Amino acid sequence: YNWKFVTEEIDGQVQYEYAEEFAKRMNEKSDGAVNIDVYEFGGLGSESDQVEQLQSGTVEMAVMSPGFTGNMVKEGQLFALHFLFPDSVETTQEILNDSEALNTDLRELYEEHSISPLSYWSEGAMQWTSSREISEPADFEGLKMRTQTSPLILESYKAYGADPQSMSWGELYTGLDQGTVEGQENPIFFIGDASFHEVQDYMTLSNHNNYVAMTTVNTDWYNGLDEEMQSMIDETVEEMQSWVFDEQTKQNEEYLEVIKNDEENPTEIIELTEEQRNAFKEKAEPVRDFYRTEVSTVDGEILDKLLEEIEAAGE
Ligand code: 6CS
Repeated sequence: YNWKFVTEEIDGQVQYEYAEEFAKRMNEKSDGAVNIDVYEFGGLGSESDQVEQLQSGTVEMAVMSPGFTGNMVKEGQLFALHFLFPDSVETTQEILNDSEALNTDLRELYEEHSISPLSYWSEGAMQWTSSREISEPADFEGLKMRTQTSPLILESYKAYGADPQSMSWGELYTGLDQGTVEGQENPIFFIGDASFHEVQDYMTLSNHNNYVAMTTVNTDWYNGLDEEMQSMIDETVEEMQSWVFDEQTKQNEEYLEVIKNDEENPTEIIELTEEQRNAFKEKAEPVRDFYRTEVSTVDGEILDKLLEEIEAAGE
């Protein structure tokens, strides 16, 4: 067996390290029968190109962010909703592991487009970086915010008064440097590794959302594998959930120190008070209704089920 596994990140970053570890485990379990070539971001095009490659079966496996599939799988945009998951990344990961709304219902909707999400995992809490201080919603007024392509992500920033535009992360460093965009959101490890802090003055520890990635396979390809091979993949996918949790924790902690200690490129780090965070929550709340009425094709059913699961997780 020779498979291709594409990721949206580069050597050293969480998605890429995940795919390398996955490939290694599959190779060992199959006594060398399964060989997986892992592709870094960039080699096969933009994030959106990679979605198409997975759908057409040009690549068998991909780590994919729902933020790049929103124009196609409308429901997958629920990940764009701010302050949806608990503040604890650990509890969020448990919800992602066990959620029927995501692992059954949302999976079915992705499968209509030949994408099978086998798992959902967090790359950490997202933070804002910007060229001006952001500590209350009014600070976003007119701010040119870079986002991924899902329309609901843009909508979430319009709710704060920002002027969002989507862009591949491959263009983001230059965009921030030249002022085409003035702010962006990402987990800390990614901000540090991609050096966005070099071309931004502020980082707000907003924890406004969790960065969720999906391990996906081409649906027909996966369904065509024999049961033994499917089980080997499923088992490895499951093992990787705790592996990637530890990996992102480590990288996010390390890069916070890197950013703090980068004297050549000082970044002012802003911690929000509970009151300040609540002001953002208030603005973000109506976006849920927008999702239910304007975005969802199933009247918000999957979101409502997920909200029950989040509530049951008790945080
Ligand atoms: O901001 C982005 O678009 C990128 N961020 C992460 C954490 N992974 C890949 C993605 O394309």
